[in-house]
Amino acid sequence: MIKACIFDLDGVIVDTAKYHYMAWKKLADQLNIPFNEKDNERLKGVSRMKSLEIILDLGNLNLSLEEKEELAQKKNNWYVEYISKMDKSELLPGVEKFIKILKSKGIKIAIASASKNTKLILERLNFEDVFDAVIDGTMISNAKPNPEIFLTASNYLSLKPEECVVFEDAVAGIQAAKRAGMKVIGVGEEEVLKGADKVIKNFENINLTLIESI
Ligand code: B16
Ligand code: MG
Repeated sequence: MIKACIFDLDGVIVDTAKYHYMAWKKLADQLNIPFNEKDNERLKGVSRMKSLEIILDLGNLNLSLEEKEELAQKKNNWYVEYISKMDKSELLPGVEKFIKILKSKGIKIAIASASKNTKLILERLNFEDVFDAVIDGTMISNAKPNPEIFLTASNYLSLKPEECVVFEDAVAGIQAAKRAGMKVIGVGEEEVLKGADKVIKNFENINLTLIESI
């Protein structure tokens, strides 16, 4: 029986993926590295530093750790500038209603996001006190596809992995959830989100029967 739904944040609750892309694109342009939306798909769900390394690889650029940290900081400053203007209107379709349904049924809800900006995003959405657990990139040592973030969430909720369903928009996140021994529903395109138990476009037509059936 499903006792908790664990949500990824970027690309599942809110479309911050477009702001990550805008900030990375700005950096790639400055470095003269060709970078497009298809390349950006590989950055979803992975850590900030790993994302930068993927971009530097595209440009065959080898930099020192110090230089990389400087660039990652530069990207994050732009990203924070974008998300600071965000509000509730940017929640993805059906999210708020679905959360209400889960709460009314006594199903626990958690966030498991690689983002170190999770707190700021939840504040912008007025979602600070909505979740039973919020596990973010500042609290874990191993990034997705490592299962640590999801296992930390189920531990925090005192639940077994098989009692949790994960909602993810990234391949790395789907792999992490599977490795944690959880069911996973992909949010996005079926062709991209291979390995998920089910894929939905968004939360508009989701119901509890669908979750129990996977
Ligand atoms: P930050 P999620 C992930 O969040 C994003 O998908 C990924 O693109 C980003 O690089 C990562 O967070 C780190 O984010 O730079 O804000 O710490 O999808 O796990 O909610
Ligand atoms: Mg995501």
